[in-house]
Amino acid sequence: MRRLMFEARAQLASPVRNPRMATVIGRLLGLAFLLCFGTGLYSHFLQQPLAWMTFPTRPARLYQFTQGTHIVAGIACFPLLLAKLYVVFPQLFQYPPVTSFKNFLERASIALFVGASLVEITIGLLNTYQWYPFPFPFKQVHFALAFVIIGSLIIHIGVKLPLIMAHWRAAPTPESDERHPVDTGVVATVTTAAVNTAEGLPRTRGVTGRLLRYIDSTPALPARTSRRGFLATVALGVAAVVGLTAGQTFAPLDALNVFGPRKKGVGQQGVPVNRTSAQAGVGSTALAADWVLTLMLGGTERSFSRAELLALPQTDVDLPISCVEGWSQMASWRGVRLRDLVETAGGSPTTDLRLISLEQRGGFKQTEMGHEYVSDPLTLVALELNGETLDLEHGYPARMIAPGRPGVLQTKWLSRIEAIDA
Ligand SMILES: Nc1nc2c(c(=O)[nH]1)N[C@H]1C(S)=C(S)[C@@H](COP(=O)(O)O)O[C@H]1N2
Ligand SMILES: [Mo]
Repeated sequence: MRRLMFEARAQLASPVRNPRMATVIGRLLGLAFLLCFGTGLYSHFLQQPLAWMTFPTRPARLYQFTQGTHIVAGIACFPLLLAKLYVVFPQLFQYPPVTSFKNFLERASIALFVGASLVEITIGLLNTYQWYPFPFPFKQVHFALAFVIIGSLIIHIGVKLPLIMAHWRAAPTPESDERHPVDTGVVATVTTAAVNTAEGLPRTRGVTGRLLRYIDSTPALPARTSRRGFLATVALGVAAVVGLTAGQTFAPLDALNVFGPRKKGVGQQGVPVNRTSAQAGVGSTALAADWVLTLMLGGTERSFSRAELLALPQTDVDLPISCVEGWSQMASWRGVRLRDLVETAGGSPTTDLRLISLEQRGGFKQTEMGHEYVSDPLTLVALELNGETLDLEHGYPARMIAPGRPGVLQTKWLSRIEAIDA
C-alpha cells in the first residue's frame, strides 16, 4: 500500500504542484470566500434583520454592488477551487492516511472545507438560474454551509500557517532549485523511502530511483514555464466565467453577458421580471377596477385608489432592482413618496412598516421595511416605470421601490401597508 501510494505521488509530481502555488491560489480563493461571506451576511441580515439593526439607505446602489460582488466572487471560486484541488491532489495519497492528531485535524478540516465549498458554490450557481434540483431548502443550507466553510478554513489556515508564511512571498529561488519541481511531500516520501530501503524494505528502491531520475531529468526552464502557463490558465478561467456572466449586474460588461441568467434591458419596459403575475396568481385582483391601497397606521385606516395616488404629488427617482440572485437593472420610477403618503394617512415616517401584496402564496407576499427606508425621500410607492404606466409584471397597480434594498423586498402588487407596533 505504501508503495502504491508513493508511486501515485511520484507519477503526479509536477512543477505546479508545490506549496508556493498552493499558497498563491489559496490566497485568491480565501479572498473570494471572504468577499462571499461578508456580502452574504449583509444580504442575509437585510432580509432577516435582528431587532436592533438599521441599514444605510445610501449609496442607493449599495446592495446592487454588494450582491453583484457576491455572485461574481462565487463564480470565480469555480476555477480557483479546481486549480487549488489540482495543485494539492497528490496529497490525497498520503500514507499512512493519518500520522498524528494535528495531521488528522488538518485532513478532516480540508475534507470538510472541500466538500462544503463544492456544495456551496454549486447550489449558489444553480440558485442564480432559479433551478433547485436538490431536496433541501436553498437559503438555510447556503447560510449554514457558509459557517462550516469559514470554520474549516480557519482551522486549515491555522494548521498550515507555517507553510503559508514560508511561501507567502516568492522565494528568490537559486537557479538550482528550479530543478526540483516536486512537492515537498514527495521529497519527504523520497527521504522516507530511502530510510525504508536502509531498513530493509527494498521494494521501494525502484520507485525511489525512478523518482530521483525524474527530478534530475526535469530541466529548469520548463518548470518555470509550466508554472506561468498554469497561472495563465487559471487567470483565463476566472476571466472567462466572470467576464461572461458579470454583465448581468455590472453594466460595462453587458455586451459580454452570454451565460448570465438575466440580460439587462430584456423584459417588460426594459426591466427583467423575476416572479410573473401568473406565478404570483394576481392577474385578476391586480387589474380589478375597485383596487385600493390601504394604509393602517396608528389605529386609523385609509384607502387610496390608483387615481387618488396619481393625484398626489409625484416624484421621479432612478433606482435599481437588485436581485439576490445576482442580476440587477437600473430604472426610472415615478410615484408617491412613501413618507408623504404615510403622513397623509396619519402615520409617522419613523415607524417600521409591513408591506402586504395581493399575492396569496409565495415567500414575498409580505415583507417588512425598517423606518430608515420609510423616511428616505427616494422611497416610492411606484406607479410608473421608465415613462409608462407600471406593467402588470412589474407590480401594477403599485409597487414599492426603495434605495439600497434587495429585490425580494421591493414588493409588487401592493395591497396594504401597516405600521409594525414597536
Ligand atoms: N409580491 C411580490 N413582490 C415581489 C416578488 C414576489 O415574488 N412577490 N419578487 C421580488 C423579487 S425576488 C425581485 S428581484 C423583484 C423584481 O422586480 P421586477 O420583477 O419588477 O423586476 O420583485 C420583488 N417583488
Ligand atoms: Mo429577486
